[in-house]
Amino acid sequence: MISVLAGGVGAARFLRGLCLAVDPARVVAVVNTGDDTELHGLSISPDIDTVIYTLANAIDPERGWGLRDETWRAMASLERFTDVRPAGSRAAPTWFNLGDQDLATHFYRTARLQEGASLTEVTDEIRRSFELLVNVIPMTDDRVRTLVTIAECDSPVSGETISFQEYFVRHRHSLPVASVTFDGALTATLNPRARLHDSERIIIAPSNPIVSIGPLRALAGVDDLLRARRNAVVAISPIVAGAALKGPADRMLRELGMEPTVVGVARLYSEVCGTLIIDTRDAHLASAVEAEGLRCLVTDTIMSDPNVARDLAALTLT
Ligand code: FO1
Repeated sequence: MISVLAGGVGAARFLRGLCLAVDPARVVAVVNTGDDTELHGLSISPDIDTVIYTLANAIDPERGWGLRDETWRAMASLERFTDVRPAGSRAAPTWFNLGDQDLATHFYRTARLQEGASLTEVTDEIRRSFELLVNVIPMTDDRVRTLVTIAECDSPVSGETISFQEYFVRHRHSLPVASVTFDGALTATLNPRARLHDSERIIIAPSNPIVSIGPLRALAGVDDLLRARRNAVVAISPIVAGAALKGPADRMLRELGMEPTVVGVARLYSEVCGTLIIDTRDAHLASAVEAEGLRCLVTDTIMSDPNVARDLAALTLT
């Protein structure tokens, strides 16, 4: 098996390439669930859905999340309640966009969880409904939630601790971050189907090291497992030329006192990972990465089309 530690968009694009390079049935995507949220009484797992929709070629290619050819009539109808909602009520929030077709996934997941199914079982059912062969599993069946503490700033939530989706979507990841924590991680159990102890390769996808890979590494015992398999662990830097390809990873690294470069990524991963793959734009930093104690490979990591992703995936297996 090949285990891939995965966040959302970057991981999904990488997995699409990996499934072109090897038999998808050999791949297990171990997906971050720290981003999960509950809205309208629905259980929403954004990274799991991004991975499944991308692999099924059903993702909206521009947004990178949600389904293509989506309509938004349910969201538009929620606006009706804006003026009548009592102060303090959290009913019918409209800051998190759930498309009409996407809602079906959340209805199904919520109903199955309420029937007592585990998130692993439901995720597998959703995966099968999209006729995918690749194994997609939540990192854990336990509840883990990424919380973001906002630094002092000119915002009503200055100094407050808010959920990841409030930070990311509601405040458009524009507020300065003082710290990130993973509520529930210490007592959560890594999904046993992750196969970290015996998979032939463990790949850390090009996902945000703090809020996508961070929750996985925070689960009890995961860093120990990775450390023990360090030579089999390969990471792809999500930072290229000092910037994140998508999302706030570069700003977040800086705000948390880390270097927003491939060298900063190397420092974060060096304990648990033997090889770091960096983009050709960062080739001049390869020796600085190696000085952190990792083997460094240089290639095109910007997955503008599936063939680039396939070649990148093939390199992770060498
Ligand atoms: N991202 C946004 O920027 N705005 C949204 O309204 C939004 C809704 C949404 C609904 C379902 C889903 O599965 C993902 C959604 N995302 C949205 C993406 C998601 O919140 C983030 O990209 C990830 O959590 C970060 O990996």
